[in-house]
Parts: sequence; C-alpha cells; structure tokens
Amino acid sequence: MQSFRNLPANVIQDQIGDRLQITYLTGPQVSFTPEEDGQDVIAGLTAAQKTLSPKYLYDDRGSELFEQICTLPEYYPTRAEISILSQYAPEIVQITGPCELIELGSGSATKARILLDAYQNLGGSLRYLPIDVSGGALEGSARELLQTYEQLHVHGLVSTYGLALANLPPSLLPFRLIAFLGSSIGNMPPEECQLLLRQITQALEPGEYLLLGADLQKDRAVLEAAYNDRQGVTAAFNKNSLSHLNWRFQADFILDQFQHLSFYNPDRHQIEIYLKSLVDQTVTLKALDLTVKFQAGELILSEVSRKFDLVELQQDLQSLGLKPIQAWTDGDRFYSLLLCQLQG
Ligand code: AVI
Repeated sequence: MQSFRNLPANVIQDQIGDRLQITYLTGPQVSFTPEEDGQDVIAGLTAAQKTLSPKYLYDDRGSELFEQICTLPEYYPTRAEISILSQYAPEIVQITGPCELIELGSGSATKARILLDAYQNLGGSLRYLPIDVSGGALEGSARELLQTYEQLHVHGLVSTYGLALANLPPSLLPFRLIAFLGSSIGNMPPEECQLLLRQITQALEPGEYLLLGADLQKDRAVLEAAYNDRQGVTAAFNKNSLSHLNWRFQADFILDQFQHLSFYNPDRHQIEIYLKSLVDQTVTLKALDLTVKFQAGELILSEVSRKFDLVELQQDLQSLGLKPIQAWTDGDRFYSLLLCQLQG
C-alpha cells in the first residue's frame, strides 16, 4: 500500500487486485460533505443575482444529459478536443516521454484512453491516476481500462481536485503529466481557476507537465448554438439542476415554470447560462428551511463557460511558472490543447 503525505484521518483505501487501488480522500460523496451541505444554495438563492453552483447540474441524470450534450451536432468542444488528441497524442508523448498520467475529472476516461494508447506505444510502464468526485464512475471506468490495457496500474483518488493534488501518491515513473481536459477550466471563476493552477504547480516537480484543454473565443453564433441546441438537451440539463435541488433538499421547484436561457457575453468572453422564472412564484427548500420568492422574468445564474484567447492563456500559464511548450488546435481553431512544463 502506498504511503501518502498529510493524509486526512478519514481516508479509506480500497485495494482491488494487484492493478487497481482506490483512495477515498473524504468519503464517497465528497462534493456534498455534511458541514457544507446546502449552505452554498442558501447563499446563492438569497443573493441579489440569484446563483447556483454548477455542481448541481451533475446528479446521475445530469451526468447522463451531459454525455448526450457531448454528442450533439452543435456542441463542438468534445469532438474538437478528441480530434486534436487523436491527431497529436503521439507527438505529446514524444515530448513528455513515459509519464504517469493523472487526470482531473476523469469521468468515463474516453480521452485518457487516447493518451494511454500513445504511452503504451512508447513502451514501459503504464500508470493512470484518475481523480473524480464520483467513486462509482471512477471505479467502473478503471475496471474497463484494466481489461483493455494488460500492463496498466490504476490508482484512483475519489476527491475534490485541491485535496487530491495535495495528496498525490509518490510517482513510480520519472515524470508525471496532469491532464485537465474538456475545458472545465472555463466553468471556474478566474480566482478559482488561478487557485487550481497554483495547486497544480505545487503538485508537480520541475520538468513535469500539464496538458490543458481550453475552448477558444469565436463567432457568437457558433457559441450560442452550442449552448442552445435544437433538441433541447442543454435546456433539460440546465433545468435538471432544479430537480436535483428537489430531491436533495426536499424542494418544490416546478420545472415547467422555468426556462433555459443562454447567451454569449462578449465583454466577459463567456457563455452565461440562466434559469428564467416564467411566473411570480415561491419555492420552498424544506431541508434548508428556506423559502425563495421569484418574480416573473427573474434569472438564476446556473453556469458560466469562459472562452479563452490562446495567447493570453499562454501568458497566464507562463506567469504561474507553467511554460507553454506547444499548443495544438483543430482545423477551425475552435479549441486548443496546451502542453506546459513546470519551470524549476
Ligand atoms: C463541462 N463544461 C466544460 C461544459 C461547458 O461547455 O462549459 C458544460 C456545459 N454546459 C452546457 N453545455 C455544456
């Protein structure tokens, strides 16, 4: 069994066979610890601009809907990222050499497979450390990977990113590459994003790598179509955060009384996603002892998706000590994968 630095006392280690180990850093439901449960909802729904954390988009149904979004004709980011990865993974691994692959937000590990294939072709040991808040998804995808890759060892960390980065097990390969894909960086406010990048720099040794996926600024029509798809899957995904609140906090949101609204804010270079109350209404969240009044037309901000300028992003990374080594984009220059190396 691995030894860790500064491990919290409630860590559960699960050793499954020789090639799979899972460490639960704060219990199976880390994003909803009893102490913080719902406090962010109270703060968000009582603020002048009503807001919900985007984490409420992702209960089981929300995660299924997000998987569907990734296949929609209008939603280009997933396809663009996979096409860049598929085309350039051999080049990425040539630059990094054999690396332990650490992935923040591993989900179904579809993209990790592309990198693992390339590392496998390079020869040597294959090690994968997925980090995800969902223990079930992490274990399921890890077991599938072990069937495909006979030489692979997986050590999953069920954890929030910050906690996992502060508690990475010692590397068994000379270098590590942290992959943060899917442009999830765009869903974080700038301060949170800076904090995560700092945590990444603290987790890496000089010479080690970050592979970052980032959605780029582009024509407004392309962006707005991607977040207002014709089949209404994004609308269902957005409204599902209200059913999530209904079951988690015994709330009584009536979904038909809210409408999905999403548009590009060119000043902030971000897609803003809202739920618009269609009528004057009062909603009760019993478990939080909270009653919220909505006026017809009032908006709840449920997600922001920032779009990046590649040059500015590279400068920001450089200023944190993450030297951009190479950036790859798709043919439309919609999306970018950036490989950075931590400076000494
Ligand atoms: C997960 N994240 C990068 C998605 C995005 O594009 O910002 C979430 C999403 N929201 C609506 N559609 C997709």
